[in-house]
Amino acid sequence: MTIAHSNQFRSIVALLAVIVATASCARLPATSTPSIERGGPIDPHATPETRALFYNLRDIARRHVLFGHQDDLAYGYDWVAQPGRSDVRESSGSYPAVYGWEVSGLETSSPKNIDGVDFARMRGWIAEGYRRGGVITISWHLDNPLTGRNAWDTTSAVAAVLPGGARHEQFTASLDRLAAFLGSLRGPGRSSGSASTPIPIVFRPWHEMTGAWFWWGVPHTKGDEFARLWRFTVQYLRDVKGLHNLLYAYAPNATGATGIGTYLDGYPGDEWVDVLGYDRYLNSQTSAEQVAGLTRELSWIVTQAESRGKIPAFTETGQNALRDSTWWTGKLARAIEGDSLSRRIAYVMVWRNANRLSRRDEHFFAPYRGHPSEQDFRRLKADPLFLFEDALPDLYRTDAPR
Ligand code: BMA
Repeated sequence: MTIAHSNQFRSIVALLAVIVATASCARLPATSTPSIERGGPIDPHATPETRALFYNLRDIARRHVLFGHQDDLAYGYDWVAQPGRSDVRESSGSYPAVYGWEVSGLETSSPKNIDGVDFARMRGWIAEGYRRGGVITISWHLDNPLTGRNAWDTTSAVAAVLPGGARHEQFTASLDRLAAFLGSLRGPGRSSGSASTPIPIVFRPWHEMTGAWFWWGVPHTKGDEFARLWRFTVQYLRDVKGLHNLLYAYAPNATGATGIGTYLDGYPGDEWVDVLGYDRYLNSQTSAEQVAGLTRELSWIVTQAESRGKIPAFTETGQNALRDSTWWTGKLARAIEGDSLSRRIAYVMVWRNANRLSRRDEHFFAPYRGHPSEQDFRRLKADPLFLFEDALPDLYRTDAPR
């Protein structure tokens, strides 16, 4: 057997193992877990920096909340791809502590993502944020593999991408392209001193699965199909593709009147998740009662995460167009600081500031310089609970507390 053949053979064996494991996975009890002191990242071979990020985020969550913004370095309300710029920095005085990125488009080998961000440049911005000590998180609005339309085409497709499904091979090819990108994100290593080690990523696949707006949503699946999709994704990226720079974030959304009630509906089990996230937006009509409701939801997530040894996070939020100029302290911080548990989330991330020239409607979630909520945003930044990049400790130091 040549080296190429033996590598191919190993990949096939690993893939078969994934298929067997995924097919035979029984639904796991939602509460079996290592305690916060014992549990580590779900990847036993996570790189030193990735392990460090896991432990540091879990530890810092007890004292601080990191502030994040989607696509922060790529574009802002009235600019695109200008080196050094960031609406968060220009309105608060610091870059954010968490940088969100979106990789829809990788599956079709597009050079740009769904929002026109060039992947080669994204790689550079990710490395820039990491070098400055920030946390990188990635979402994936993958096109519907059955119809080729976008992620919001809710034609049920989960069964089709699972092993044995009609689109399984197409799906693994998409995962191959995703893996190539995630593996290409490199920056200076903290443990080895090497100039090029894999950048730790909080990967947030299949987000908002408890809603009905994406094709992977639990309401469009049968039985444990969603959990099997999740487990297959983790096993394929970790065990077949050998990526060890990923922490996995499970991020359901609030669902109407039921709020947190459906949170665990797609939960694949504690062996498959590092971060217990939550996506929920707060608009200008959000009442004081609803803010209090969010506090209770965050507290519940913190309790769940801490008892399972996971990292709690508020993975996506915002108020579109920030019409409420005191939204930052009046709604967001009020909800997060509502009680002694809700404030123990590791980070909160607001969604992107779509460039106003590229979209006719208003679609932005962070202030920009001169925006009416800028002053209030600075008040949030001055609150010692919230950390932006300028006050971050080294989240990648490898002697992190366990
Ligand atoms: C959504 C919107 C879309 C965007 C998508 C992926 O919430 O912001 O405009 O294409 O996220 O980033």
